[in-house]
Amino acid sequence: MEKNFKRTLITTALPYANGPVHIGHLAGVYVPADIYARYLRQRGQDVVMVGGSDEHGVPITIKARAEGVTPQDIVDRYHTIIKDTMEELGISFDVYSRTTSDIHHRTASEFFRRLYDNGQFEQQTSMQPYDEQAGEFLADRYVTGTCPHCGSDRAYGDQCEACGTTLAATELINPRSSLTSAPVTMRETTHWYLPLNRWEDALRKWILEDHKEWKTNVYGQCKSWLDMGLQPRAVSRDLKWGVPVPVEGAEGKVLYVWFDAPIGYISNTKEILPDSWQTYWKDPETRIINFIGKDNIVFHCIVFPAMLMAYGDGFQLPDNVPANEFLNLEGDKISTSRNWAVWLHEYLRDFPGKQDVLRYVLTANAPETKDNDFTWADFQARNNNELVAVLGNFVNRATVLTKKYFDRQVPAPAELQDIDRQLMADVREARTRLEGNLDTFHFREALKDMMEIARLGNKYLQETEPWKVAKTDMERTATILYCALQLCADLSIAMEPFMPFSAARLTAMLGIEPLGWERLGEDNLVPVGTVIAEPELLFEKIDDDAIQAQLDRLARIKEENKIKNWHAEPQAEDVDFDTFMKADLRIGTVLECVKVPKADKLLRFLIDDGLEKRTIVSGIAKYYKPEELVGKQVCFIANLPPRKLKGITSQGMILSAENADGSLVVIGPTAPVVAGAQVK
Ligand code: B3M
Ligand code: ZN
Repeated sequence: MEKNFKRTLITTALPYANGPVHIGHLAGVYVPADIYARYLRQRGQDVVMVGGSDEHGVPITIKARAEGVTPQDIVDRYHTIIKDTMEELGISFDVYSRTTSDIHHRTASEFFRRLYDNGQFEQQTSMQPYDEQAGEFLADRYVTGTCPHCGSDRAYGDQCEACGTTLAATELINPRSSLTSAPVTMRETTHWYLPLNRWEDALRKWILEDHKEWKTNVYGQCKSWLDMGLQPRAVSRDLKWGVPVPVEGAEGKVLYVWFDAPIGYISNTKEILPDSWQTYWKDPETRIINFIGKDNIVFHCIVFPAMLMAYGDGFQLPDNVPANEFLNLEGDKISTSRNWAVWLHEYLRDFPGKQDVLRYVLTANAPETKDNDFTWADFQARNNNELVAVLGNFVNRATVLTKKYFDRQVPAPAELQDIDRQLMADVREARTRLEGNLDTFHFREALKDMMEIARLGNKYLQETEPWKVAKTDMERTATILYCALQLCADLSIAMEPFMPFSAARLTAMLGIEPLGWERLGEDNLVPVGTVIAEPELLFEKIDDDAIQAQLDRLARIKEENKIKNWHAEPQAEDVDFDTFMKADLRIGTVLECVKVPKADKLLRFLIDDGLEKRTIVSGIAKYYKPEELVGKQVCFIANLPPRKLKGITSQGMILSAENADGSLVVIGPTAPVVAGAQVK
């Protein structure tokens, strides 16, 4: 719903301070948010952009334990790296804080307490894995043991990565703690749950009716969550690291990291605006925009809004959540644990002064509507063929010619001709498109509109040929270069949200102060008589060696990962032939394949096994659309005892191969065979 607003609060997902940030973070969240914030500021609007590090959660404690340091040491280290990186990349936060700050602990604690006092929680008791030796409860992920389904002895308490089955820690055979390797016992524990179901109707109306304009990927995800029905969600954990649960008798319990993290947006606003923060959260004339990646949609569109509604007191819900999809790297999913990423602090080291090139490429290739791929070849091509050859080239020609013919002084134009007037009309049209796209978060398209201005400039010079005209008509040359320089100034305005460093260099080169957005397309931006600076290149070619060095690094990582992968699963013990032959492996034809409701990893298959139709449940939903598999032939184990998964009896197991990143590919014959064919 469009509304009248006086100010905008921009929030950006808080990166976990358990590692540095990579291009995926930048492309998905920080560059788009920054483009938007800079654009609104240029338009003279009241904008506050908040960010900070997410410093709680189990992974930080695990990393600390592994390194023999405290969780605080870990977050101090990465918070500093992340904050510096963001600053160097020109991400213009008004505040970049952290969730270990006092103000955040106080704010989150008070938030919980108010919900607690107002009866907004339900208390539930459950059995949780416990490490007697460490004297601690264990998150499911930190319990390992034997998978009851496939027998892999490296299954985690939430999932077996060998067969893909979703598990509960209670199902593992021989569960052990990954903290101490001690056997795991089960203990009773009590937690507070936010009954999301109480807010289901309100959320339904707010999203599905009032926010039909949201991006389809966001709207669609919300709809499927709502359609599945909402359940109470635990908002506390048995852990020492975090914001303590502010309730008597809750010693040893902290707020679940996803409960406290979004409250960080509020704490950070408080930190920067101690007196007026409430205006940015409670005034209906404030517009709140959450920039996030797709894996955070449910927390921002369902859970946090439910928290805010439960809190009441005038808190406003976000007006838009323009979540992006994921960015891949050279065709593979970015993965921190496999070091498959372009780390931003390393980019800044390897490509000093080229912040804008990365900002440009990540915007041109932003995963706005689907996952996208970053490749170094594309990075080089966009720099050399677009930034250097189009934008840089135009600015260079305009300024060098001004130096050559007018000794760097902006010449007075004579009477304008049609082509000059057309140029100005074209720029104004580009501005209208640019604004339309920026206003609706279509930043890729907006970037093209900006580049269109540079293209117009090149076309104009190509057609007017001031270098030829100068031989006979200095008055006309003056007019052409005057117009070209005005176009450079237009560009400096239009570039600023995307490439702030280059925009600043360009205005300095033109000898002018940065101009507001409203001046874009106007006359006389660089006044007659202004002395421009010595022309210099705005962008430089990136040579093959620099690109090759990056590709070599990735090739090395790939090699290391292959070795690690084989070593992680050393060849299993020998199995005698007769035992092996007991496994009845068959080929079946997939008749039906559907998602299992409320189980995001499971697909239910109906297989023609040559004799009858059998049902098999398989944990591969993340890697296939069900309809892709209908009609395909798959290999399955026919003689495993039937097993119940989410209430469905699975009669066998479909075989798949596991990639290094844990993704699974179903195994089938290379040519069609008769259903029920034995595999030997
Ligand atoms: N730290 C998750 C992430 O980085 C989380 C975002 C919090 S936003 C309140 O994907
Ligand atoms: Zn398994």
